[in-house]
Amino acid sequence: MVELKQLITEAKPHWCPGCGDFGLLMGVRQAISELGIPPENVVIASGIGCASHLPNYVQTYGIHSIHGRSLPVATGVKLANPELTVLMYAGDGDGYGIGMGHFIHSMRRNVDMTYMVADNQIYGLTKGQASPTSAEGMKTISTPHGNPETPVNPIFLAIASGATFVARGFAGDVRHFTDILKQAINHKGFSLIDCMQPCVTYNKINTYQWVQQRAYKLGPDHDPTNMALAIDKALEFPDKIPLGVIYKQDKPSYLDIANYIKGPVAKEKIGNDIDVKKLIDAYR
Ligand SMILES: Cc1ncc(C[n+]2csc(CCOP(=O)(O)OP(=O)(O)O)c2C)c(N)n1
Ligand code: SF4
Repeated sequence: MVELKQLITEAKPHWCPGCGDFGLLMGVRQAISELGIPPENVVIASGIGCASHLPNYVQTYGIHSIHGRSLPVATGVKLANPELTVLMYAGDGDGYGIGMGHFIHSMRRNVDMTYMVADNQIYGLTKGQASPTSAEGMKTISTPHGNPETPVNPIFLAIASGATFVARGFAGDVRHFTDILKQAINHKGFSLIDCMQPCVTYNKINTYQWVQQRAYKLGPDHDPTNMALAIDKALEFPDKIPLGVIYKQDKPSYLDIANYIKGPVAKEKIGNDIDVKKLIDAYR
């Protein structure tokens, strides 16, 4: 058991009071602690945005990378050292907007990593522009006449793209989110958790209350291995918001089939016996 206090950093979160990122941060620390994963074996990668500050607040390894790029960075980490537990944390603009290409390819590739998207349906850090999950018709500073675009349905898209573990959590229910995250980390393959994460400052529509009025927890009667049923659940949003593991399938992960990876490259000894001069001469 890793004590929770071991995972708290000296740096204190500077999110707005009440921001949904606080609840999800608590869940990330709890999951690592309850699973007893040594903090030095965890890497958390993020992109840019309010959410992406999270790696600064968990006492593990972390990479605060560039906008939309947590997935390729994390993939490199996992391939270099498959012994590590690799988590990613990003906002919806980061994950489903600028990082959309990486999102789809990571899912079909099925690298064994866990992706949490803090979905507040707005750009928080840049002060309230419409994001890929903002509702159609929503008025924001970038859509003063109402958002003309159809929002991305990340759960539906993830199932269609080949993700092998697709879930939804809620920052307002930390215990439930922690339990989903523990299952996602234990899942062999790519896991997505779309996290309802209210932005209390710039999104006055999709509030904690808005989520609570629509959310319900999937019970034992839901069969997450049934793709058609999972798609039905995905399409309930936004009228109803099912929380829990929506879809799951067993499939070999990228590392199981990419047999060119013989062991942690990161642990290979780089000896002095490499003759760099020969290589340089070859290009003269
Ligand atoms: C290449 C690039 N384009 C745009 C930006 C500006 N930018 C920074 S964060 C952000 C969006 C943040 O929204 P989201 O990803 O939803 O995260 P949140 O802040 O809501 O947690 C944007 C557009 C940037 N940093 N880099
Ligand atoms: S702007 Fe929104 S997302 Fe960013 S810290 Fe404040 S409440 Fe959270």
